Amino acid sequence: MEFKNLLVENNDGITIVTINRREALNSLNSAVIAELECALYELDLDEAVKVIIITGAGEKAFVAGADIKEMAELSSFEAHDFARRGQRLMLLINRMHTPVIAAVNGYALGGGLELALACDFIYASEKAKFGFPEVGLGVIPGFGGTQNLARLIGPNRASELIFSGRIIPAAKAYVWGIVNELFSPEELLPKALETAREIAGKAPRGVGYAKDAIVNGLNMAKEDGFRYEASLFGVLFATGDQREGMGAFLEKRSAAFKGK
Ligand code: DAK
Repeated sequence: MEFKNLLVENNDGITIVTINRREALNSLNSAVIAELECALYELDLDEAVKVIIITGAGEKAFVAGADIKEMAELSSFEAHDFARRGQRLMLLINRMHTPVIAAVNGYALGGGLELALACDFIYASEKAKFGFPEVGLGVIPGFGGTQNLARLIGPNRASELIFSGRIIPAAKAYVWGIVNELFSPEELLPKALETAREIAGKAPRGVGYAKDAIVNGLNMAKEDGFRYEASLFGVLFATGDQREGMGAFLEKRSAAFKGK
């Protein structure tokens, strides 16, 4: 599929998806959301793609939220469709077996922060800024932000950020645990790629099932999560990659995983 608002670049099993709508600070209109959904759906089906990195074009913004100009004009039915499509995108990222890293290069506001939070983890530039301005617009985060942020950093800090609409610097987002690591703007993508390559060298089904266990386990009672983890653990013993991984260790050589 041809994309008008995305750049999709594949290199050695790692795909960088860049949201490229600089004139509106990469904000999410319905076209961007539809393109992201199509791109990610296709990439997750492609066994050659081991890790996906999502970033924003330019140095100013990752994604400055949902597109306010488009949203302001929506009828109630259109707003409902918009919300459903946005939520479907966030859930797709959770359901995909391919790991997705957010490389936040600038403003991650509103729907942009929700997109980053839907990813498996966030790396950010030291110049990035984070916030949920929604209550200042008369709404609340609607693409899973209240749920994902409170689960990630706890309800108290999430409440402070969401109720105040305040925009916080990257250093604070790091201290609060929103961001795994901070880098200079130049280092951000190379470092995300470095981690992506490390992940891509592991057994793909192992990584995919670990993501499944983490994401789905969060919605379960602990004992159910343990049971779910044990089931996935058992299933992996039906793969050649389990034999390859353990065999390679015992034979003191590096493993060559096939994803099967
Ligand atoms: N939407 C549309 N255009 C945007 C935009 C946005 N979110 N953010 C920036 N732009 C546009 C600006 O309008 C401007 O365009 P022109 O005026 O040049 O045509 C251009 O990008 C450059 O922006 P600025 O001139 O404002 O740049 P500054 O450096 O002065 O300021 C800023 C940067 C990021 C602080 C500022 O642009 C800003 O405050 N932007 C809005 C941030 C914001 O409030 N974002 C949250 C949007 S609310 C829902 C689910 C989810 C959501 C909604 C509904 N449902 C379940 C229904 C999500 C809501 C949100 O994300």
